[in-house]
Amino acid sequence: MRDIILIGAPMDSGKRRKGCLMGPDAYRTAGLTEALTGLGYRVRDWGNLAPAEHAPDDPEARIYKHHETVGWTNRLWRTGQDAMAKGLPIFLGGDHALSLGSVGGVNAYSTEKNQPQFLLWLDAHTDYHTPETTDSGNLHGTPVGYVTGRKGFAGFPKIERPIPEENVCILGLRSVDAAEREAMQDTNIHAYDMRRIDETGIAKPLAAFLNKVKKANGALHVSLDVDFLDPAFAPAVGTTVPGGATIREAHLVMEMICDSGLMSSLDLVELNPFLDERGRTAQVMVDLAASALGRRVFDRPTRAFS
Ligand code: Z70
Ligand code: MN
Ligand code: MN
Ligand code: MN
Repeated sequence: MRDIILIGAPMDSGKRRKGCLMGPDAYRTAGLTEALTGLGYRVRDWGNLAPAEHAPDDPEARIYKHHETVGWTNRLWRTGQDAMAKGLPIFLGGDHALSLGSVGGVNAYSTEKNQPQFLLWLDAHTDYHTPETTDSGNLHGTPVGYVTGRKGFAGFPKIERPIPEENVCILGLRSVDAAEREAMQDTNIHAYDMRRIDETGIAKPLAAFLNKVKKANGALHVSLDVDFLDPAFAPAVGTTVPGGATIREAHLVMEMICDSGLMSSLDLVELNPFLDERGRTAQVMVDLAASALGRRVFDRPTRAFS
């Protein structure tokens, strides 16, 4: 039986506002291990990581904490690759720059196994910048660009086999920078903004994507940004963008992922417990992770994998 492996990434280097480093412990406090154990999994908590050795950062540099983020990427990459051989890793952020390493690592594992890698990005933002196109200088806005093989990531580990654009699906969009929009236009990334979700429902595009993953016998990494959700339900995030997914839409997404049996790794990112209200956002994120792994209201738990 494969285990669930919790990997804490108390990482705050992907943007200037501090607090995401408290995320991993907030998930533990909200009962993540107990929720997953209750579904019948064996849970291994590998504790909190630290960045690999890195050069000092220049506080005046255009890119915020570039070197520290490279250090985190190297550490998460190796740990993710290692965890994939032993179970299903859940990366506990930390800000979304952690996906430079988590997705880099799991994709390196799939590359080695000759299995196609797929990526489901649940986010208000496309995170499709490169260090050359970002205006904010915040690297949490770049991981989708990095793992799909965009140029301009000097200092970061080289991705041997980038994830093909058509293997990426983004749901929840409502804040896309001009440079990202322009660059996205020429890609085959499946991107759905809230308007399209309002028109078609969220199940339809997700079902089509999961079907694609299944047909290809692919590995599926799911990256859940807190701001996928509407801030009314999930206030503990630095960048609140109104008009996000409801609790019901988000649970449906997670339940469909579970039913597919396809998820091979998961990120929970951008939780800023310093901005939370009595832990409610941490609790929502734990509940969503549990839904992705089999928690149901009526039916007996469906295991996502064995
Ligand atoms: C903007 C930037 C971003 C998450 C904010 C925002 C990026 N596109 N990503 N919150 N998760 O600064 O590049
Ligand atoms: Mn540098
Ligand atoms: Mn994000
Ligand atoms: Mn976001």
